[in-house]
Amino acid sequence: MKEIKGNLVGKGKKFAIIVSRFNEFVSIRLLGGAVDCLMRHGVDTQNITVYWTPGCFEIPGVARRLKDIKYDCVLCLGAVIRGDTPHFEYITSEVTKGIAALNLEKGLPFVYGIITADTTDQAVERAGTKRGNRGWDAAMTGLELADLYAKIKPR
Ligand code: INI
Repeated sequence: MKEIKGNLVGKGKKFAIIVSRFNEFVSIRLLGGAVDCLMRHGVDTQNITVYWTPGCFEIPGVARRLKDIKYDCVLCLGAVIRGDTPHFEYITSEVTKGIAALNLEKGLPFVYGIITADTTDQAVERAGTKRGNRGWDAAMTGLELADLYAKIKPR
């Protein structure tokens, strides 16, 4: 039996982080968590590039523009918080579908680090307070996938 796993090894790996400015008080904390996690796992700060978008809706478009740039992984971070209109559903649906499609299209891991919350409190809880930090979690997933993808070679 042969088993292949991704290790949490960041040395020499290049990461892009796309982060939405909408609900910035949350997304700035996701970004902080992600960068802290990458650096603690050996990623050089020079190998991290951060791209800001106006909102989560724009994340898949920017992610697609990165397709020919040599990154080992792209982390997508942001927060969509429900309001009184169906806007939340549309934004959430588009960013989720867009990131999922890129994962299948590009042969590069695009990690979904988007908080979708009913309330501001729920979002804050997931951005470095009561319920961990989704930015840190996205970075852990990205480290594992970057290493796993590197180990999967064409025959
Ligand atoms: N963008 C977000 O990232 N989070 C939100 O909660 C949000 N809400 O609720 O409106 C949001 N809207 C902006 C959207 O992502 C686009 O930037 C905008 O529609 C322009 O295309």
